[in-house]
Amino acid sequence: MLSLVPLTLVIGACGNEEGSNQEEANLGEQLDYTITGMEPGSGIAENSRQVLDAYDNLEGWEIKESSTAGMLAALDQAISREEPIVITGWAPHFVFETHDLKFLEDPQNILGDVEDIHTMARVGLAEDMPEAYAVLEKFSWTVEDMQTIMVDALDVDFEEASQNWIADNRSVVDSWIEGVDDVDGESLGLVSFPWDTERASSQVISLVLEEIGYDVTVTNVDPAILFQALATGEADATVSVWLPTTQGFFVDEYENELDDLGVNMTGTQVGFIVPKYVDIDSIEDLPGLDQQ
Ligand code: PBE
Repeated sequence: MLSLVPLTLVIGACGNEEGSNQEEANLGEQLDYTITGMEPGSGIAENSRQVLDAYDNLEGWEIKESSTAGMLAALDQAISREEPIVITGWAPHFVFETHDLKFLEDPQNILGDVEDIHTMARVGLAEDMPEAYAVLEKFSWTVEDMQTIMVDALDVDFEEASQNWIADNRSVVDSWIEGVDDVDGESLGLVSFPWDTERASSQVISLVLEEIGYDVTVTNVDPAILFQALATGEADATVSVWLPTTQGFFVDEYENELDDLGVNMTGTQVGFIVPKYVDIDSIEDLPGLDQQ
């Protein structure tokens, strides 16, 4: 049984009781007034920079942008030493399975509330590849499904984890391809991101499209490139668009040049994340530099 991330956050005490100012100042120093971030081109990175601008208490704070692997290594190290750390993260993710973590509340809602993942295609795919389009339109699953694959993929590769998931969820997959004609080896180019959430979804939809005869290639790129590739018709489709907030500003750039096939998953979340032992609940509880 998987213990899933509680996506509805409970408003907790805000740490304003007597004596906590000193503790908060110490927390700021321990964190070196730094949020441990990830790839600068991600939606999260862009929105995290806006968080720093929007919250008065974060004036002078920095985001250390690196890679997801670097960020998760820093998380592992902090946890092994029981030190505080704030990372920029998202759910579903296996880290919620391997560590006790919590999202910090974001009262200004800069990082977005509970979100959806959309499937998008290049304009014209519906006419050019109606069979693929029909399957992509029906593709719909849950955060639990994706999390199952991400956790399985800690031990096996994503292809095997996705095959396992498909075998265990045959009737769901059948409902996506039911009534759709087979094709004869047509090439289909999917675009995706180099993050585990998207490794899971792209692998699953590729295997399913291959079942009905497509020759599928998945190319992993940065969000800016992904939307450009779809808008110019270089790529056929993606199942990886986090909306309305995480990648909203990328989509806005290409208003009529993308075909939004709708939501394939609901209930994702992006935010600042801390180990549960870090005694704060909200981004507003991060101490300002002037509290030193
Ligand atoms: N993510 C995972 C990406 C999309 C998928 C939330 C880290 C981002 O653009 O931030």
